Amino acid sequence: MSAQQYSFMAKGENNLPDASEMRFGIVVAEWNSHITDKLLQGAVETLRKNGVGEHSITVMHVPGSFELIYGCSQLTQHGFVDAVIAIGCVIKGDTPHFDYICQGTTNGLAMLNQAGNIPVINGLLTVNTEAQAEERSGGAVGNKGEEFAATAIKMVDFAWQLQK
Ligand code: RBF
Repeated sequence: MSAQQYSFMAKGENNLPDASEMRFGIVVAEWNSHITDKLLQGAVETLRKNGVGEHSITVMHVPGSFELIYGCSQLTQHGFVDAVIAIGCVIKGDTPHFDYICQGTTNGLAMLNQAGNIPVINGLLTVNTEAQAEERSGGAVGNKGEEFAATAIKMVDFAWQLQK
């Protein structure tokens, strides 16, 4: 199939591609777990709603967002998932550490995507305040975990279309 012929086909619920045969890894940072747990819940619910089997979702935890890089890197190499979602939350503090963690983690996840094994979804919330984190994990701005899951489904579909 040529790139021009590519389109998202077999769209299921929410206009997403059929995800019933897809397998996902989710790596979740324990830092700010009151936020990352809710993001994880939103992601898992969206995967399940779109037909992903209970046993096709592997959830693993790492200590902080910076460790998402190693965690995701490991899952991309094992071959039992079709995409990995990295979930973390970095809240700005009084030191420059925020910038280093955000930049380092984002760069690391970008490099995994460039390596091209399987898609790695950047589910890193980078916020200035606790309130902003709450808003984005089931509050006024919704639950970003749902978007991370929808993106993961679309990217697996993208990869599979090119394999046909
Ligand atoms: N990890 C997070 O996931 N979110 C944070 O907001 C966060 N803030 C941190 C602030 C400081 C000062 C330090 C030292 C670490 C922080 N981490 C945070 C942990 C970081 O992602 C990582 O686990 C550690 O740097 C060990 O590699």
